[in-house]
Amino acid sequence: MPLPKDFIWGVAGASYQVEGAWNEDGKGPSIWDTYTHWRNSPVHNHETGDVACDHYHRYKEDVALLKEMGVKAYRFSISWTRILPDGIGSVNPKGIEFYSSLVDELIKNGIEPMVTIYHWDLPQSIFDRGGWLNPEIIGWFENYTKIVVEALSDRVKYWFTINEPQIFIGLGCYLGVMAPFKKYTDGEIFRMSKNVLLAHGTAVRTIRKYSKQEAKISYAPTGPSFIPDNDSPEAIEEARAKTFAFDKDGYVLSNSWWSDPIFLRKFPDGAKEFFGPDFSDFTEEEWDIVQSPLDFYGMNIYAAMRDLSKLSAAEGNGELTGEPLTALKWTITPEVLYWSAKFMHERYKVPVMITENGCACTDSVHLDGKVHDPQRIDFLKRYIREFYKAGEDGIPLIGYIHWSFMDNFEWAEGYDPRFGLVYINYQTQKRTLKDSAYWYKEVIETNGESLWK
Ligand code: PNW
Repeated sequence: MPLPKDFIWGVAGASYQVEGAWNEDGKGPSIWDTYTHWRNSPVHNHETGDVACDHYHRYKEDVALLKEMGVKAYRFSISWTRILPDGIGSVNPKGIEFYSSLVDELIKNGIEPMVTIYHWDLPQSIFDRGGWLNPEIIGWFENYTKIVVEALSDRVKYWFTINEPQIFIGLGCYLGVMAPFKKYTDGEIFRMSKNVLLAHGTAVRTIRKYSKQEAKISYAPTGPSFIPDNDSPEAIEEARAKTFAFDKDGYVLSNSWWSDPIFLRKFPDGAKEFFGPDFSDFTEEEWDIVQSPLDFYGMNIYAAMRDLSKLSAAEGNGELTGEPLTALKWTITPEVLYWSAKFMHERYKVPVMITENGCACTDSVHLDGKVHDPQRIDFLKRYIREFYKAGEDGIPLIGYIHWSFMDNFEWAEGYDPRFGLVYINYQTQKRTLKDSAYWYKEVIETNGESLWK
C-alpha cells in the first residue's frame, strides 16, 4: 500500500500571512510588522499583513471551509508576540485564548491541528536584543515553547519547531531580502545558525517534557533538491550529492547545513575549513540537544534545482527555454517529490511528510462565480503522483500538506501570488473554494487513488 490508511492529507498557513489583527488584543510587534510599516519597505506595493485574510476574526468560517474540503489536518503557526508581546516576560491571555479556540474548533470538526512554533515572525523586542545572534534566544524560545505546549498539548499532537531556517536566516539575514532585510557576515551567520539549531533542539526537548500526550515532532526545512538527468546510477548519485552538498556560496540555503547537525550530529564536510577562525564546534552536551530525536522528516518543497553547468541553452537564471513555470516563475518539476522523499529518507532514516508543496497561479473569480484553476490541479496531480511513487518504492510516507489553505500574504511578494485552494477577495474578505479544493477533496476521500484517473 503506497499510502497508509491513516495518511495525513492537510493544508497549511502561517500566522503573519493569514491572521491580520496585527496590533489587536494585546499582540506585540514582530519584525514583519516593523519592516512592512517601514517607509522604505521593500515589500511589493508596500503591502502589509495588518489585515491579511482576517483569519484572526474569521477562524470559525475558515475551519468550516477546511471541513468542507475534507482535509484531515491543518498546519498553522503561532505568533510569538500574540503569546508574549515582548517575546519574553508576561503572557497575553488573549493570545492563548485565540489559539486554544482555534484548536477546539478544529477538533470539533474532526481536523488534526498541527502547530509550527516559529514561522518567521520574530518579536521585535527580541530582534532589538540581537535576535538570532544573541545566544539568550535559546532560553527565550524555550520559555515561549513551554507556554504554548502547556496550553495546547492536551489537544495538539503534531509539532514543528521552526519553519525553513534556510529562508529566515538565509533570505532574511544572509541575502537580506526578507525581514529583517539585513546582511550579516559569514561569521555572524555561523553563530546564528548554532543558536537556531540549539533553540530547535531545546524546543524538541521542551515539547517531549511538557506534552500531555505522546508528541510527534519535526521541523519544516526546505533546500535545493536536485533530480537526476537520466536513470543511470551515476546521474542519480550526482543528484544525491548535489542535494546534500555544502555549497560555499549558498551553504545557509542548503539541506545539509541544517539537517546534518540535527540528524547526523555533524556539520557538513567542508564547513570547518570554510569558516576558518569563525568556526567553533558544539560541545558534546550541545550536540545531544541539537540531535534530539525527531519522529519524521518534514519537507517544504516546490521545485527542483538545475545544474547550471549542464544547461548549454541556459543563460542567467538557468531556466530551460520555454520551460513550464508557475506564476512566480518557479519551475514545474514534479519528480522532485519522488527524489527528495527518497534522498531524505535514505540519509536521515525517518519517515517523510511533505509539509508544504503547491504553486502560485494567476487565479481570478470567473463569470460563473467560480475559480477555475486547471493549472494548479495539473501541477498537484503530477507532484503528488511522484510522491505516491516514492511510497510504492517503499519509502515510508506519513502525510502531504498543501501550501496553502488560502491565498495569503506572500512575504516580500505581497498579495499577488496566490497559492491557496481557497480564493480570497482582499477587498471584501469573501472566500471562494477553487476547483482545486474540490479536486483535492476527492484525492483525500480516495486516499490518493483518484490521482490516477
Ligand atoms: C515557503 N524559495 O517559503 C514558506 O514556508 C511559506 O511561508 C511561503 O508562503 C511558501 O513557501 C511559498 O513561497 C519559501 O525562494 C520562500 O525557494 C521562498 C522559497 C522557498 C520557500
